[in-house]
Amino acid sequence: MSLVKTEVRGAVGIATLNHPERRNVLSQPMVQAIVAALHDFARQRLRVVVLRAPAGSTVWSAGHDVHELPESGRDPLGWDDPLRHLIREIEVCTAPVMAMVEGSVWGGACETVLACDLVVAAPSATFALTPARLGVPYNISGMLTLLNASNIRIAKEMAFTAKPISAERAERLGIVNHVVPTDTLEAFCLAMAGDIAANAPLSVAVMKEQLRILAGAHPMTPQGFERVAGLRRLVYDSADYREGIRAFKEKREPVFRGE
Ligand code: YXS
Repeated sequence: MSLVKTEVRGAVGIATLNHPERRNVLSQPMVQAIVAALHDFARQRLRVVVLRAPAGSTVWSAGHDVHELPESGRDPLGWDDPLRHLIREIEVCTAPVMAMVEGSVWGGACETVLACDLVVAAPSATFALTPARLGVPYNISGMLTLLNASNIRIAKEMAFTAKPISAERAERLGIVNHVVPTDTLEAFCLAMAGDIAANAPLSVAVMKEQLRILAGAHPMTPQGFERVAGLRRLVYDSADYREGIRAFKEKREPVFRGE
C-alpha cells in the first residue's frame, strides 16, 4: 500500500497522505513518499501541489513518528531528520504547495502545514505545536517557520501551551488563508490552484523563492548559534525528554520535573 496517493488534475498535482491506521504520522517512509511525489510532480512540470489527507479525515497528520525519535543523547530534530528534510523540500519546491486540511494537525505536521505556501482548511481543522508536551527541544528553523506563519505572541502561545487552535481562530490570525465548508473544500482548493496554474510559472516560482530567502534572512552570530545548540542539548539530554517519549509510548500523561 502506498503511503501517499498521487493524482494529476490539469497542471495541479495532488498528494494524499494515506496511512490512516497510524494517523498519517510523518515517519521516514511517509516523508520519503511525500518527497518522491513532489519530485515526480516537478518532473511533470506541474504548477501547483496540493498536499491533503483523505476526505473525511479526523486527523490530517499526527506529526513526527515518536517511535523514530531517539530516546536520548542525540538531537531529535537534526539536519538529516526526515521532518527537517520534508520542510526544506516544501520550501524549495518551485511550485507553490497548498495544504488542504481536514482534521487535527499535530507537532511536526503542524510545522509542515505552516511551511506550505498556502493553507486552506475545513472548519474541523485544528493546529497544535506539541514539543512542550513531549519535552522535545524544537529546532531553530522550525521556530522560524512558526514565527513566519504567525507572530511572536501566537508562536509563544502555540509553543508554550501545546494546545490546538481552531481553524476559525487560525484564519482570524492569518495563519490559515481560508476556512471553507468541508463539502466545498476540494473544489475551493482546486479552483485556487487553477488560478495560480494559469499564471506565469516562472514569475510565481521566483516570487516564492524570493519570499523564502527574505523570510529566512535572520542574522545569527556564531555565539548565538552555539548558545542555542548548547541549550537544546541540555533538553534532549534531560530526564524530562526521556519521560516525554516514554509517557507517549506508555500512553500516559508525562510528569515533568524540570531536570
Ligand atoms: O497504539 P497503536 O499501535 O494503535 O498506534 C496508535 C498510536 O500510537 C499511533 N500514533 C503515533 N505513533 C507515532 N507517532 C505519533 N505521533 C503518533 N500518533 C499516533 O497511531 C495509532 C492510532 O493512534 P490513536 O489510537 O491515538 O488515534 P486517535 O484517533 O485516538 O487519536 C489521534 C491523535 C492524533 C489525537 C493521537 O494519536 C495523538 O494525540 N497522537 C500524538 C499527537 C502528537 O503529540 N504528535 C507530536 C509527535 S512529536 C512531533 O511531531 C515533534 C517531534 S514535536 O513534538 O517536537 O512537535
